[in-house]
Formats: sequence, C-alpha cells, structure tokens
Amino acid sequence: MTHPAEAQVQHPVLPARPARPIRVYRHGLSGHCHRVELMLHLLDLPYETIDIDLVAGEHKQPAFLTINPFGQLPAIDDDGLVIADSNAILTYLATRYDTGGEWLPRDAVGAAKVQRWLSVAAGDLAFGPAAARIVVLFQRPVDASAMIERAALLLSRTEAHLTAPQATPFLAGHRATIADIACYAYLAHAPEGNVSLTPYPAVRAWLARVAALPRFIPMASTACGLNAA
Ligand SMILES: N[C@@H](CCC(=O)N[C@@H](CS)C(=O)NCC(=O)O)C(=O)O
Repeated sequence: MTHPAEAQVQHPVLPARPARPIRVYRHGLSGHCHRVELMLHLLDLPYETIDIDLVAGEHKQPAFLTINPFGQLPAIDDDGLVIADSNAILTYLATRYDTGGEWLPRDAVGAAKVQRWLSVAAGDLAFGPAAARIVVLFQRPVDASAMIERAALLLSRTEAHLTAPQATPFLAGHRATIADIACYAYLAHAPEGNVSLTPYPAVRAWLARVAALPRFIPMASTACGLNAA
C-alpha cells in the first residue's frame, strides 16, 4: 500500500510538519545517526530517539531487521513511513519538510552538486575516517593504516575543493545543504580515529561554518585516538 507521503506529487497539500514526533533509531556515537538528528534539529522538526545497542548486536535482531533488513542504523519512522539509510533520510527530510528547497536544491545542477557529496559520504568518508574511528572506538583488532590513508586523501581533496578558484563556503554552494550535513560528523571527529585535521585549514574553517549554523547540535566527542590525553 502506498503511504500518503509517497504520493506527495499527487497530494501537494500535505502539511510541512510531521503529524507526530519522528522516531529515530540511533546510536549516540554514530556519525550516520548524528547527520539525521542534526538535520531534524536544523529543520526544527519534532523527533524522539530509540537507542539501539550496536555493541550487543541489537541491530541484527529480528525486531530491528523488520525496520531495516540491512541491519544498520539509522532508520526513521515518520507516522508509519519507515526509511533507512542516512542519506536517503536526509533526502526525504529535505524534500518533504524543507519546502523552500534550501537544503536540497530542486534544480538539476544544484541537486547534482549535493549528490556528489552524498556519494562521497557513502564512499570515501564511510570507508576512510568513519572506519578508522570505529577501529579505535570499539578496539577492533585490525590494521587501520589503509583507512587512515584513505581519510587523508579525502581530506586533501576536500581541502582542494574548498580552496579552488570557484570555491564556495559550503560543499555544494553558497548555502549549507544536506551535503554538508552528511559529511560533517565523520570529518569533525576524524582525530578520534587517528586522522589529524591540522594540515587542512580550509576543512577546519568549513567545519566551523557548519557548527555555527543556527540550531546546530554536535555529536558527542570521545577521548580516543588523537584526542586521548
Ligand atoms: N549506508 C548506511 C550505512 C550506515 C552504517 O554503516 N551504520 C552503522 C552504524 S554507524 C551500522 O549500523 N553498522 C552495523 C553494520 O553495518 O552491520 C547509512 O548511510 O545509513
């Protein structure tokens, strides 16, 4: 059966506020989850969180697999409409609730520029700085050097993007978009995975611009990696 929100094109008069708080299945140290909570906060949407214990493997139990068969956080439930995958959720929230199209431009070029960074977030970001941080945070017995190398390459490419002659203050333009929200947490917290941000001043300035957005909320920091005393 089609959920009402899926029929948005036929019914453009859907209210731009959720009928009830959006349920967010999350873990407090997950950057994938943080990007969803950050977006909800930036859009000033009501939400409630349901903590899923990643360490105990709750995300692989039947109860959670009915919510996301991929067994991954985050997922949301918006009045019965369940959506998994952080970038899919960002796209949904921006399309459904940001009727002005500021967070996800509706024009072809603007949308493509955002998608370019959502792909980075699902690729090099996830397998670089995010993966290196997981190794430290959860004390995984694996060699993180390839992840750290990948993170450094991503950071130098992002630095080049932000300092190019046509550079804009945010990743996909002059205003913050879901591209910035998707990339923020794992770059800001890269030091926790032994990835230094010191050589990347433009990246640090961009992180500061994101953190200065009205209604910004941070992800909890840990004293891990380069942050260890
Ligand atoms: N593509 C997914 C990846 C999410 C993801 O990797 N989530 C982690 C928590 S940060 C997870 O659930 N890992 C458990 C697993 O992959 O088995 C998304 O963007 O939501």
